[in-house]
Amino acid sequence: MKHHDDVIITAALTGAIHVPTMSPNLPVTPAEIIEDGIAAAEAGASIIHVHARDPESGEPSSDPALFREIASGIRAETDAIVQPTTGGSAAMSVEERIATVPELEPETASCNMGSMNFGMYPLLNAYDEFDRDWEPDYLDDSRDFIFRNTFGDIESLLETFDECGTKPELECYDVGHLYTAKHFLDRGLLEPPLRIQFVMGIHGGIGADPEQLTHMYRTAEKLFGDQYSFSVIGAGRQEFPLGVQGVSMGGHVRVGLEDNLYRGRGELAASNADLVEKMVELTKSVAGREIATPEQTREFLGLKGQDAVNF
Ligand code: KMH
Ligand code: ZN
Repeated sequence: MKHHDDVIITAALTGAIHVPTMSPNLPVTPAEIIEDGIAAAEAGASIIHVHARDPESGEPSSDPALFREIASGIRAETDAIVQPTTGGSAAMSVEERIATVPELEPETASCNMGSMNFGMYPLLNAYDEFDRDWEPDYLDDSRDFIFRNTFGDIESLLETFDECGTKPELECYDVGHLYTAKHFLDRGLLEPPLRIQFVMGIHGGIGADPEQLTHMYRTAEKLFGDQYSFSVIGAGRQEFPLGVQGVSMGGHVRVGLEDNLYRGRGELAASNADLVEKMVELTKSVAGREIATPEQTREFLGLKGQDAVNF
């Protein structure tokens, strides 16, 4: 692993997994997402991972105009690194999902490393009723949802990233995805050092278990040596236990309402900044590490800089 003393915290603001009924604190409108992003950056996040939602319905949206409003709104108030999604949501085509990269030419964006089942339907059981008509169907439809990321899709994604000077963050939901990353590295379609996100606990991917995180880490060490760095996403209630394990292993971490709505058992997080503050405190008190600044993060990841983006 390529090491950095300080921890890079990513804040994932809203995503496309949770629906508004699940938390009144889930940001929906561009203004809410921007406000949460700025507060998360002030709390210590140097990377802000953004999805967009329809301001009226709250449904996940691929509208480039919404992404531009959110990205430029966050950039106007912080030097944090804005990282748009290319994963989007269940209802989007690959073309729709990738549109933000040539539109915004961001410093970094997510890049999902394989096709998989992506089940959100188990969340249905946790809620008696939903405030918005689309919500229960959106979750239930994930029974038959295939999160498409074929080798051909990834090839065209990486070509677009390269054209835009955008560094891909490789979202690996299972060990096989690490081997796919190795394949594209060997073909020269990926530039080392790689930035890898170990995505733990998505229904259809690897479980959010400590030994599985160690397995992902050991496999990455074997495949990439010091030509990579990693960050950890623990879905749901495993966000902080796996986050602490990840930063204790020398890695980095992602927190946020995209991945987890709770600050503690039965305690809804008040905001994304609320989750970042808790992770900052745990990183310092448990792992004894400091928090990386956006500038340190840019240099460590080899990003093109905020002046080279198109928003
Ligand atoms: N939804 C997360 C589990 C993306 O946006 O491209 C991973 C993610 C993927 O954030
Ligand atoms: Zn995402």
